[in-house]
Amino acid sequence: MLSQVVELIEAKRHFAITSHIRPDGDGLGSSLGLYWLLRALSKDPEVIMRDAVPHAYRKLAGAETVRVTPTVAQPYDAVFVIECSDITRPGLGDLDKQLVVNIDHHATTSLFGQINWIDSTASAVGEMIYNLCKAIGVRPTREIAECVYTALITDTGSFHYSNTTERTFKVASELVRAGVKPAKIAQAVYSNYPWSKLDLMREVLSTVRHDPTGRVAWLRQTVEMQERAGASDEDADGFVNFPMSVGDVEAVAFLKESAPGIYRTSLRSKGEVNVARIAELFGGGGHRNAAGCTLTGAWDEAERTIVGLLINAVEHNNLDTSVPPDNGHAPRASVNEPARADNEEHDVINAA
Ligand SMILES: [Mn+2]
Repeated sequence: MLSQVVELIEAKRHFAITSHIRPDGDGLGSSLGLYWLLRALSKDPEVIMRDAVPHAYRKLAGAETVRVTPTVAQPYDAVFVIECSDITRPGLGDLDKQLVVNIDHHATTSLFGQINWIDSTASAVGEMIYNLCKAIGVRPTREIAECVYTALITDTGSFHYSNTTERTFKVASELVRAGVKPAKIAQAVYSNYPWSKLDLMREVLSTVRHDPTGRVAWLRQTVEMQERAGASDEDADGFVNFPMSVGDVEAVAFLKESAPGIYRTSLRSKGEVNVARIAELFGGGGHRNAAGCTLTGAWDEAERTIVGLLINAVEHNNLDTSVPPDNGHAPRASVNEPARADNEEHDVINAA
C-alpha cells in the first residue's frame, strides 16, 4: 500500500523502475514520473525496460535515460514494477531476485511484489504517481507533471474512455497548474507520426470491409505492406480504432500478419459486445471492449472465422462461451497478445 511505498523510498536510495514489454503511455509516463520524483528527493533511480521507447514517447522528459536491457543484472534496493499483471510481464530476467514493488491500477493484478500498491479507482498509474508525490511532500516539477499528464491522456484516450472520472480532470488540472502545456504534450504524443505510419495506414485502410449490416468491420495488414512502407511494428498501433469511429460499427477485427500465416489480431467493440470472450477462444484475452489473440493458418480462413464470431456476438449481443470456434478447421490458438499493451485495457469508444 501507499504508506509502505513512502517508507521504502524514505529509507532507501538506489532504485530501478520498469514496466511491461512494449511499454505504453501509462507504463512509460508513470515510470519516468516516478524517476523524476525520486530525483527530486536526491535518490538514485534508473528506468530499465526490455523494449525501446516507442516513437510516440521519445519526447518525454527523461526518455533518453531509459536503459534497454533483457535482465536486471545488478542489485538495487528495490525495483518498482509499473502496470504489470504478473512478474513476467516486464520481460526482465532475474527480476524475482530483487525486492519488488508492484504498482498497478488493475484490480486483476497478482500480488507478486514484496510490497503491492494497487488502486483500481485510479484512471492510470500516473494518477497514483501524482498521489505519491503529494503523500511524500514533493511539489510536482514540470518534468513529473508532463510525464504523469502523458500517462493520463494515453490511458483515458484523451479523456474519451469510461475510466475518465472527475478525479482524472482534477489531477489533470493540477498538473496544468504545475506547468504542463496540454497542446504541447498532445502534439508530442499524437501529432508525431513518422511518414512510414501514414504510408502503411493508406494501405491498411484500403482493406477495410464490413458485413451487410455495417455493424461488424475488419481490416488486415500483410508483411508486404509493412515492408513496402518501411514501417515498424508500432506503426500499426491504433489502426483497429479507425473503423470504430463509424457510428454503425459495434465490433472490429484487425488482423496483422507478423510472419507468413501468423496474425496478431486486435479486437474492439462497443457496449455489451464482449470481445475478450472471443479472444479467449484462441488463447488470448483482454477486456470486454478491447482484446487480442493470435490466429494462424490461411488468410481467408482466419478472417472468416474471427468475423463470423464477431457477427454472432453482435447479433446475440453476448457470446455463449461454450461455442467452439468454427467447425474444427479454425485457426489454432497460439501466443496471446499482451492484453495490457497499448489500448487493450479500457472501454475503447474511439481513439486515433
Ligand atoms: Mn494503465
